[in-house]
Amino acid sequence: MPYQRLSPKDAALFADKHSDLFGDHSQLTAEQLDTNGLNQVFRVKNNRGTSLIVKQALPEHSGLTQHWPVSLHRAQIEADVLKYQAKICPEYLVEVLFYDQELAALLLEDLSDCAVLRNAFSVGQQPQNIGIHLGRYLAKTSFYSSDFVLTGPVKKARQLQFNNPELCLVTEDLVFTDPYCNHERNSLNFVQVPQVQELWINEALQAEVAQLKADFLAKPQALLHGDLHCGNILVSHEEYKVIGAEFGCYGPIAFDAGTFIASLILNLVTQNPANTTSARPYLSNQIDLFWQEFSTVFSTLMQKETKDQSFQNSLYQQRFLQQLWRDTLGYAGCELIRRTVGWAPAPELQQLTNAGFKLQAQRQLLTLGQDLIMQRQQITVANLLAKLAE
Ligand code: SR1
Repeated sequence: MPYQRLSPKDAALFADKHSDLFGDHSQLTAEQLDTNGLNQVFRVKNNRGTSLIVKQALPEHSGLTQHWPVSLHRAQIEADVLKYQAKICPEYLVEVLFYDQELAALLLEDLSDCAVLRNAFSVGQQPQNIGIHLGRYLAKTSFYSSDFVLTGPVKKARQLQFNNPELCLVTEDLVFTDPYCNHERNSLNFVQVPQVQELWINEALQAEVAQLKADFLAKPQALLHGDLHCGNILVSHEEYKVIGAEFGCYGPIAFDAGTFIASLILNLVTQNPANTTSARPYLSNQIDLFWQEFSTVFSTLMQKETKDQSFQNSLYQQRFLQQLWRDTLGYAGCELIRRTVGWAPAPELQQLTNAGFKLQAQRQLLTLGQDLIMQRQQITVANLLAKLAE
């Protein structure tokens, strides 16, 4: 069927046609869930309590497609990334039941018992060990898609499969370019926060960001999720699931690690001061747990599962992990800055209603972002946690 925008009724027919889960003679209903305009999402239910999700990429987006050519191919990338990573650790990925290329539509399991992690944080929930689970997810998905395991030809075939130039360009512009000049897309200007202007004139900072951008462009270490923030993680008492993988691509592993750590920091810095006594230590602890788990699992995998003889060298492996931490700090810094001044500011900041507190948070995020980028060769995990406690 050629591309058409699905109606709720079409979504129900699509789900019924491509899954046996509803059984015969089901009475299906479809409701449209909140949409960000980039995709439309339906929940399709039968009268026996079974439900599935239909997610369709839309050709036009009021903001995004004005600035970047973004085709429907992103739905294929999303389906492929979720399926590829689910082969490695199915417990951490939303299940893709079917993908239709013509309609750019995915049929997904319904995780209605789960909450978006960002929303869980905003109502004061503290999902247990989220850092451990995301550390494990990232260690496994990155290791098993990297040169440690894949042969050269297989890895290059994967790089071609996950070639995602359109969405990568969005990241390149929004994360590494716009915040460091007076770009019309930026959401925060120097009149509101004078510190913003420092980003445009600080040549030393711009040189470090250029290095991080160059690595994002030219270091295809592993298959990345590409947008690993707390809006793309679902949690319940028992489950931790990663969704929303349309920014997936081959790139530096530290980009995903940095994005996740930055997302926890954004939640920490924007916590309602009334909650801070327990929320800040909780979030800080999750960052610690995330890095401990990621580095432990990744090291173990390097030692036990590396196929390539050259990369079995333990000194190389130690250096690899040390470099990963430094780059993680750099990408976390870039993410903090772009989510404060850029075109897609953090919802955690946007929802702050107290203007004075918001300004204080914006300043803190800009200072911290620059520190993480500039001091990433020296900052240890303990230093980072101490900075967050200040
Ligand atoms: C809709 S594109 C703007 C930003 O939102 C996504 O979550 C990506 O991070 C992107 O940079």
